[in-house]
Amino acid sequence: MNSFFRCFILSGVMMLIALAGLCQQEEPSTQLTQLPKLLTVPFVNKSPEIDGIITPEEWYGALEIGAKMPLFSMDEMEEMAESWEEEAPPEIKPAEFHHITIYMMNDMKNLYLAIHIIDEDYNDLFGKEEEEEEKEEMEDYEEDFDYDCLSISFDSNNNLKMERDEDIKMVFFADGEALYVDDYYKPPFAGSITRDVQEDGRAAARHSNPEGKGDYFIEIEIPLKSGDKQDLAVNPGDKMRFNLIYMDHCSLLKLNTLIGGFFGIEEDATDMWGQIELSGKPQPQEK
Ligand SMILES: [Ca+2]
Ligand SMILES: [Ca+2]
Ligand SMILES: [Ca+2]
Ligand SMILES: [Ca+2]
Repeated sequence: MNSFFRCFILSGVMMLIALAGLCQQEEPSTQLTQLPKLLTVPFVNKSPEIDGIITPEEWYGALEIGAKMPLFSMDEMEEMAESWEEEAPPEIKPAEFHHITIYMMNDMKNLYLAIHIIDEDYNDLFGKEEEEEEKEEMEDYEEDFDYDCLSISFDSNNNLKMERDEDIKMVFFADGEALYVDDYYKPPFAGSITRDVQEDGRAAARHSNPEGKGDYFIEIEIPLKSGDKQDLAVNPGDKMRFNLIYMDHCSLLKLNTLIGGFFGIEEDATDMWGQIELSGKPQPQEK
């Protein structure tokens, strides 16, 4: 995929996230309130295989959090924002819920995440082959997409602000695999991100039923200190804030999109986010 295409997609995604932030300025109702705000990530001596297959053996000892994540309609939020005249922000009801489980652990070099999303339909960045052929035949076909993606953002110096160069990792789902993009936060616009010059980290993913509903399995390796100023620069033992946002049916033209986050859906409201504490030494629990 060329960089223009990537930027085009990313700017579209971040436009959607910025729009979500606009609607949610004073309303924390998109939070998963049952989650603990401080997540202590265990230290492990062996790294998982990043292949999109989450096995109990490789994730043994990881922090495991399961939650029912509400997904909100971007269409509905946009309509509400337009008609919002009262002082109190409108209450937005979730369009869907999806059970999501996240596993986290770290060693001296990396933070590892595994994410399992249950009963979710698969939408591919490149679409289905037959659909693409049909689109090519239409002369006035306007380029649009219908895909799923997730972002993981870090307030890595833990100062309650997203600042230029702070780390954002994104995973898109394309051709049945993970398309991983290493990004950084770039003000002045809320939710505006740009791709790193140097790509660090990696991800793998699979969906149990790419023809319809099924489960997503995603594994991500994030370097604690890549040496790139547009990435994390933390050590085992440090704390940082983070959020995970999932978007279903990303669509640039139709806004036919659902969005949900572990700690709300704003890309830069880091005071609402959760905090990760990376364990600094191994625990005597290896199998
Ligand atoms: Ca694996
Ligand atoms: Ca910061
Ligand atoms: Ca980087
Ligand atoms: Ca980065």
